[in-house]
Amino acid sequence: MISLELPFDKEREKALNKQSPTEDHCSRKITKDTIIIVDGKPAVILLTKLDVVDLFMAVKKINNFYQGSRGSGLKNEARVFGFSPRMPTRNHHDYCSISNMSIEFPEAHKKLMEWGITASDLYKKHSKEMWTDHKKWITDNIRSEWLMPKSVFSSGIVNRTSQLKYHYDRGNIENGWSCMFTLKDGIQGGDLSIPGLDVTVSLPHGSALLFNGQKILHGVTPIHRRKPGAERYTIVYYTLAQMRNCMSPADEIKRAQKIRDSRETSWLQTRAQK
Ligand SMILES: O=C(O)CCC(=O)C(=O)O
Ligand SMILES: [Fe+2]
Repeated sequence: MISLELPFDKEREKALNKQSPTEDHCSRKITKDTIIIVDGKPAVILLTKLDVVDLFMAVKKINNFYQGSRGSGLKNEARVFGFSPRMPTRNHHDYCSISNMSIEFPEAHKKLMEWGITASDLYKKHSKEMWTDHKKWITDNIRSEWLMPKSVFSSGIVNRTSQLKYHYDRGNIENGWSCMFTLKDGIQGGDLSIPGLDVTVSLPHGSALLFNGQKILHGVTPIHRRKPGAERYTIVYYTLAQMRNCMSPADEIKRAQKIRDSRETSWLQTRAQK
């Protein structure tokens, strides 16, 4: 493991937010297992050469992706898994739940939940201090039913060959990290540009990247398909802060039914008055 101490440049991030990353935005490229240290603390960790055969097989079975709204123009397909918080703005989804993927692609979902353990274990092994804080926060704030079994993560997303522009992640617990696995077949490029550190992190097939995507601006460098059917998947594990508002699964369903009943009653009353 290479240890690399780097300065962090917030101003550089500001200038590039929402832009499309290119290979030459950053002057340094990281390709080997590395821990980047900022202000004496681990900030980004790259691990390579993981055995991801079963994960890749599972993810390939997901054939229904949603067009993402992140970053205009470029193709952007994703599917969430794990647990979802209440979404009051989305009709019929005002309750905490397990994502639809568990119903539509149960086998893939099961495998993704299993990999939540690997994600958490790698996090614990390589950044014990951050993991311990993360663990404490979830223990104090989130019911265990809303966390992946034996993992500190509640939720995740599978991105399919999405060339994401520079962005900060949103909705995660404040001081928690994410763990992202990369799967690539017939792809050139598609690395992670981190301008605040002036670093492009190479993301080979079978790599894991640990970092705080809410604090560090990041984006995907151009993805080139080198054969028909070439794909690049990234699978990101994170903990949504909103999961702290979830009651027990049974109580969430009860609450959702109550809201629905009262909505319907008021609608029927309005109709009756006409
Ligand atoms: O695909 C990648 O390399 C980055 C994914 C990402 O940043 C995200 O899902 O928020
Ligand atoms: Fe991100």
